[in-house]
Amino acid sequence: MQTSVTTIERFILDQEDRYPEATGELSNLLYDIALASKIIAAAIRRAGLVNILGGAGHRNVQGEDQQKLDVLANEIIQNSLKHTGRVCVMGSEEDDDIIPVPPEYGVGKYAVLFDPLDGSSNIDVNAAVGTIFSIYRRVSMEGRGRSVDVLQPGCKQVAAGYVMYGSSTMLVYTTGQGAHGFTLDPTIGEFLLSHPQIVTPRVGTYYSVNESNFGRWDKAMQHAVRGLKGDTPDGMKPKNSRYIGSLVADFHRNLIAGGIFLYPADTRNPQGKLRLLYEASPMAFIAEQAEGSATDGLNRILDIVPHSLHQRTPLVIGSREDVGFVADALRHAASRSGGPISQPVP
Ligand code: FBP
Repeated sequence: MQTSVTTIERFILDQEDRYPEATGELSNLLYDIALASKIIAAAIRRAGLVNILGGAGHRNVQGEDQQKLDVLANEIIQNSLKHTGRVCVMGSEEDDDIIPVPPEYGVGKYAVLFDPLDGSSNIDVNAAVGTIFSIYRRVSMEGRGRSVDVLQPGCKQVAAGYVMYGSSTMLVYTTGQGAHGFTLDPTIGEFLLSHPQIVTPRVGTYYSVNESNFGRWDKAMQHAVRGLKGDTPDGMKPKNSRYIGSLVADFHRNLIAGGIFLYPADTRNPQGKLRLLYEASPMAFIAEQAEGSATDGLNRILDIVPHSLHQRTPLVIGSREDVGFVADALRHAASRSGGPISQPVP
């Protein structure tokens, strides 16, 4: 029986100790999110037994059918954050506009964005789903938070992470001091350190993409994906295909085992499908902290300056050399066709 464990609370405090000026507000905010995810995990574990599977009967701002668990997870996170005095404003995939802190509560210095339940199409079939979060220090000086506090480039994040509700429940986060994984021990209800200082392999084993969209990609992207399969003369060593259809689950596999996840732009989603602020940016922060990288195909995701809460972006993320291979393939295609060429990913 293991008698010495590192809880997420202890780990966050140890990290905080490195910053004498730290007030503990960010640490407490990370606890709040860990608590919310425990409540969501408990609901998901019993989903088939209580009436929370299926559609909620209305659509979100993305035009997607909201699932009951989307709505429940959204409420749980907002209720875990709004009264703490640590948050000035929130942004959620499930809410059209920014979410102000109710007037009866004090405001704090952090803006929090989240995808309450990622991989909604997998809920009813009991496949892995997740929660994604991103935290910024506010830029507005005082009072209730505003859009300017959430419309910040990913490189300004002070923390980001995700929770995966899979065979076990895991929380992976970063505050810019590496990426660290915690597993929820259901016997004591605590997140315990299980994956310290995650480093993703430079070259991956897997490629993860919805190939049913292949015909809707441009020629350059088709060539790049063929290259990941080793089907082109300049291709990489052939990779194995894995695609769950939950960004969190596909990203997590590739983070641990090495691989690349792609959701390119296509004729149906010319800006890509995934959202910059509460899907791409937080995952990009983690990927880079684990020595991986993330682009929109060509440009570093963390450098993209957002203009709207729900803006979408193409996403290519994971093992550094795999992401670099795709960027090189797209750049060469662009140079051949005389199209725009952006700077190599650092
Ligand atoms: P939401 O479920 O939060 O809307 O996320 C979008 C998502 O489900 C990602 O998790 C996943 O990577 C992608 O869409 C799957 O899309 P598709 O079904 O087109 O492959």
